[in-house]
Amino acid sequence: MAEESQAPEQAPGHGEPNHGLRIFVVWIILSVVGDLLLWFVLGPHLPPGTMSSSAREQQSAIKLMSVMAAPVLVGVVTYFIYAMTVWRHRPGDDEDGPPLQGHRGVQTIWIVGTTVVVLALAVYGTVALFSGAGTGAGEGPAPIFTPDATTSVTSWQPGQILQVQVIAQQWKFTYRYPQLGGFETADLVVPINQWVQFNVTSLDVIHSFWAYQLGVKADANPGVNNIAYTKPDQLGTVTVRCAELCGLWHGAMFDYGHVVTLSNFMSWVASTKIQLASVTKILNNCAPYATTYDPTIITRCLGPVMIKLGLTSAGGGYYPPQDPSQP
Ligand SMILES: [Cu+2]
Repeated sequence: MAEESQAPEQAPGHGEPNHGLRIFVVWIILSVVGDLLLWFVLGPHLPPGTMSSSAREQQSAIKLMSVMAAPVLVGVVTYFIYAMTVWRHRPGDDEDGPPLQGHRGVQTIWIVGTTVVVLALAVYGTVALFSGAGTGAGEGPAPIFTPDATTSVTSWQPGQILQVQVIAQQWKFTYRYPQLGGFETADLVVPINQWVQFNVTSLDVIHSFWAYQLGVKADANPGVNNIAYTKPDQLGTVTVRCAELCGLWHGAMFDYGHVVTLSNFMSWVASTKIQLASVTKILNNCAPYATTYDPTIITRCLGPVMIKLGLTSAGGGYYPPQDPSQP
């Protein structure tokens, strides 16, 4: 017995299978299969979809990060399972494993691998921010990354950047179209294949404008004009939610926007202009379009406008119809 147990010590590793090679082969096969599945099968369904330029950018970023992360996960799990299976404690074997003192190969692979992953992601992220005009995130009042198109404050025609002001207030988003006569509506409607510039602000507390399928999420802060760009390239419905806990009815602060064809957009604008003509007149007199508004505007001016828009309100604050304690 003593001779048998001494034999492996005299020639360590001799006759042992090449564990490193085994683990590597399993790792590379599982990584390739996992990455192919992630890229081609799961990838096209990853959030937030492909409804706009910014959503597309975000989906490909998530896809790329998943594909880079999967081999790391597979490597850890493969090693873990292999070690538990092959190097597990055997009955009667009370010997300690050999002491380990560094391994230049493993250390080099680890340092080079992690450095390449982190630096590659930093480069990718920077390029994606430039090419995607900020990829739909709020860039503050003076954006660094802007779409390659012109805009005007007083008018809009197809091909120019359409400005949509998002006005957050407890607990509703309203939308003002300064280039199209300055009407304010509770409906978000944008045309397909046109650059949209969201100018996001708030009348009261901190909210966050999250147009999920458009891949747009921008903080809505009082006194701040937070600009976010996107270009919708699919028709459909967009879920808009407030993504910042903003009070009692935060959870009810959602609605649905629409991406429509250019001709439908133009006819929606024409009919909305007529429908809201009297309200727009009050609004433009009392609260002319500005990038931010003084909060006292709610009681002075916007309260009555909101009521005219059919939003039951208390001094400008909007309460959902089901609120039992609605003032
Ligand atoms: Cu909110």
